[in-house]
Amino acid sequence: MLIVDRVVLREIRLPLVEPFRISSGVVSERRILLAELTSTDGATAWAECVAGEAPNYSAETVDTAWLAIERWAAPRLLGVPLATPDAAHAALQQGFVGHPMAKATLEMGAWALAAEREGVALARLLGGVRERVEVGISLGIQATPADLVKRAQAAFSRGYRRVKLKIRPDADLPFVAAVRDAVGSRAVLSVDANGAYTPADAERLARLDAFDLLMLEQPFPAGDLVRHAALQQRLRTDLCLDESVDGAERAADALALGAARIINIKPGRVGGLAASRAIHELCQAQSVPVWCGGMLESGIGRACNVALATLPGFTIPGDISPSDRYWAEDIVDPPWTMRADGTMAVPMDRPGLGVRVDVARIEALTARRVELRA
Ligand code: OSB
Ligand code: MG
Repeated sequence: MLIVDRVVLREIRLPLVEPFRISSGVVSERRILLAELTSTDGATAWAECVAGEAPNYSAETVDTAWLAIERWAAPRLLGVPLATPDAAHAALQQGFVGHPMAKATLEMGAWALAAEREGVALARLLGGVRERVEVGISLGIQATPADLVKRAQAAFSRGYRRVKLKIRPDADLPFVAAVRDAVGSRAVLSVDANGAYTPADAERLARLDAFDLLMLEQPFPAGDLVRHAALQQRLRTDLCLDESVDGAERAADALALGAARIINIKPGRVGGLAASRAIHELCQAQSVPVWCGGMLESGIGRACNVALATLPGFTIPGDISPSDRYWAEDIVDPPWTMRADGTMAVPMDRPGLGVRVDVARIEALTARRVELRA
C-alpha cells in the first residue's frame, strides 16, 4: 500500500532560452512549482505544477496552486492509504472543486512514486506501448511572418514531426500563409489561438481552411463549447480543444456536442494522469485522436508528458520538445533529447520518471520552500 507521508513544495525560477509569446501573454522566465513526495517506506518522487505566473491561460497560477496544495490538496493525500495510484484522484476531489493544476501536481507525484516503488517505468505503469514518441514544436507569436518562417523552417530541418504556430487576430492569416508557402504542402502544420477569437471572427477563421492545417486549437475561450461546435460545423479544418477540457467530464461534453474532432491532453491541466487516461479511453472509444500538449515544463513535468504520450491513442506528435528548446540547462539528467528523425526515446527500462533529478541545482534555484507532513 502506498502512503505519502511527506511533501516538500518548492518554487524555482528558470529562465527560458527565448521568450515565448501566446495570444494572451509572454513569458521569459518560468516560475516553477515543484513537489517532492516521500512514502512511508522511504521512496521519493518529484512532480511539477504546470501553472504559470499569470492567470492568462486558465484561472490558476503558481501562487494559487501553492495555496491550494498547501491548504487543501496535501491534507487530502497525506497519510491516506492508496491501493492504486488511481485512488489519488478520488482523494483529491473530496469536497474540493476546481484547481486541477494544483491537484495534478500531487496526483502525478503519486503515480511517479508508485512507479518508483514498483521499480517500473511510469510509461509502463500507465499502459504505454511505445518506446519512442513523435515530437512536435509550438512556436510563439513572432513580430513578422518572415521571423516565423525562419523558425518553422529551422524546426522542420531539426526533424520535428509537426509545427504549431501560435496565432491571434493581428498575427494569423499572413503568418500562416507565409509559413505554408515556405515549407510546402506536405509539412504538418497546426495553429493555436489560446482563445483569442469570438464567433464574430468565424469568417476569418474559415479562411484558415485554405492552408490544410492538421488542426485549429482552441479558437474561442475555454467555456465556449457550444460556440466551438457551431464553428466546427462551418470549418473543414478539425478543431482541437485544449483550455476547454479541464477533466474527463468536459471531454465527454465536447465530443457529445461536436465541439472538437481532436483533443489535446495535458495531464497538468486535467487534474492528473488518471483523468488523462480516462480522456484517452473515451476518445479511443470514439476514434478521436489525442496528443500530449505542453506547458513549458522543466524536465520533471516533461517526463510525465512523455510517459503519457506512449499510450496507444496518442497518434499525433506531442508538444514535447527536447530540453534545449526551453532551457540552457535542465534540472534533470540526462536532459530530454530528440533524434534527427523527430522522435524521443522513452526510458522504458528505468523506474519512475526515468531521469535523475538534479537536487543540488534545484536547491540552489529555490525561492521558497515548505514541508508538509501527514
Ligand atoms: O496552449 O499549448 C498551449 C505553452 C504555455 C501555455 C499554453 C500552451 C503552451 C504551448 C507550449 O503551446 C508547448 C510546449 O510546452 O512546448
Ligand atoms: Mg494550446
